[in-house]
Amino acid sequence: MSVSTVSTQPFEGQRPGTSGLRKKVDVFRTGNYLPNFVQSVFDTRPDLKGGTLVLGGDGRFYNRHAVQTILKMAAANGIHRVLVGRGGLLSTPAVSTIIRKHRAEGGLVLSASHNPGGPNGDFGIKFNVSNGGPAPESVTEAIYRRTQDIDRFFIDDAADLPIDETGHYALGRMQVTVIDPVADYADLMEQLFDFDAIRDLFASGFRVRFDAMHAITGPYAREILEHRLGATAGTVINGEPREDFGGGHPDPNLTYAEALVEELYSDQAPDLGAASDGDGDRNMILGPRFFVTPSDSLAVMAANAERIPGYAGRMTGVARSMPTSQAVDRVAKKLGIACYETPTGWKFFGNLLDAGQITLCGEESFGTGSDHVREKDGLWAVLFWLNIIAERRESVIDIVRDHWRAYGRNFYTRHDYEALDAGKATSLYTDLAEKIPSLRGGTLAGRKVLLADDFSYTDPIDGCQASGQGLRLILEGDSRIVFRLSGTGTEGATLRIYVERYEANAGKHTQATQEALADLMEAATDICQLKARTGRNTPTVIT
Ligand code: VG1
Ligand code: CO
Repeated sequence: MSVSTVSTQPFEGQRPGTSGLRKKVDVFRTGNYLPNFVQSVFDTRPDLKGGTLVLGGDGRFYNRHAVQTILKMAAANGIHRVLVGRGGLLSTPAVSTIIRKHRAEGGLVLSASHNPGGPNGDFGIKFNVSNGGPAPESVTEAIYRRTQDIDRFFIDDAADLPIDETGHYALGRMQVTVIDPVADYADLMEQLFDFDAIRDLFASGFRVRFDAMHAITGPYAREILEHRLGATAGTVINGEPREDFGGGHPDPNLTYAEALVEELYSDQAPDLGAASDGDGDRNMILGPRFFVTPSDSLAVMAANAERIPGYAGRMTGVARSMPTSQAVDRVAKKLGIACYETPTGWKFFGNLLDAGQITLCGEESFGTGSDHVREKDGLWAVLFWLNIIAERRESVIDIVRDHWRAYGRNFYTRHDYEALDAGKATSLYTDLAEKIPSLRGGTLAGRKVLLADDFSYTDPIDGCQASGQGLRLILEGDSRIVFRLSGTGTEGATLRIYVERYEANAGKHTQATQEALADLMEAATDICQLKARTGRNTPTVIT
């Protein structure tokens, strides 16, 4: 067994986006594309040498190959120990759990999250730091800089390790422990939630359908919902992780979780429907014929946190990403706790969580989480909802409607225009950015524009600044329009338009969302000249 030094040349475009480096599988398979990025991580993070690394992914195509390559590179780079999930599998929140529990120096998550997988799909890699969370921008930028001048990588030319059996192995001087991907995570969930109460809820006949979308959460949901909590066998559907996610798009929303949505809108609807994404950090919550917007979900969770053992008496504050609706702000105000507004991407919550400034946080993009780990967490959110229901014994729809009565309703929608021509989308966005400041003081959809800017953020803990985080128009009456270009796509560009309107009058809360927001959405598409500049006037995804 010996270490080879392999000479290599930099690749363009290895800058991590909103959540790691995501590209088409073919790009990752080009020459040394993967080794270059991994070596850049090792070169930038000297503390990994002699330390522990957690490794695993969502099981998509190329996962197994990448795991074997990274293990050999880790050994050649002097990493002391790697904890790898059996079969190379670990959900994103499980990686975060394991880094924290085993005090690892960092982790590599192999996933392109909700992007489709398979040989023609996407692959991705993300580096998480020792708090269990995604590396902050200072770190991802340093890694990126290294990718630009990398000229060699180290690899051990050992045979592949048998990663399908738990146990201890040696790779050169490095220890490899193949761990059960689920156990640490499931144990943590048991500490946070009242499993007895949820077990009673299931025993009383409450029915759940959890759609794992052939991605990573299948084994986690089966163990926790069916085995530990006694939900009926078959509660979890599409529970086998597959390399191509069964040909589907593992994104838990009304468009891609089609079969689940159909069941929840049918006469046989279970009491709660839920789905998670490719890597297990997103969640969608449904009741019979009812969809809980992620922004409302965060607000409901915050308002009910006192009922949950892991959160009672310890809510310090909450945070939401800028485009997320302001529903949770109202809860924070009532609870008398802090509320922060951060740029899109979980990495911006890390410092606030570490400093104990916030307990819960979330994004409109089906992401909710807390200080139990440093990633958003899909199954955790489902358990949180189950625990609330077990305590309140009310239906999903009643809980949300009751919330609106108490706080008012923030009508909210996001329209995505995917796979736009990148050039056209960029020029639309740059021109809009130029125009935005001039809109202040004017009127839009009959409402005065109170603020019009490009969102920038100064981290309250370390003072780091992030600018260019989304164009926002704040209108009278707590209405908002926000524009962003996606930082996770791999095909052309995706424009996201987020629209929000507050309604205090309970008599108007049952209006259909799209109808309630139609005038604001029209103003939004007019302002950016969407149709004229992209030829599109129908979004690809509405949430
Ligand atoms: C999207 C979401 C963002 C989320 C990110 C990663 O980013 O909007 O809220 O944090 O995906 O989620 P963007 O830049 O495409 O809007 V995941 O489940 O892909 O890690
Ligand atoms: Co994800």
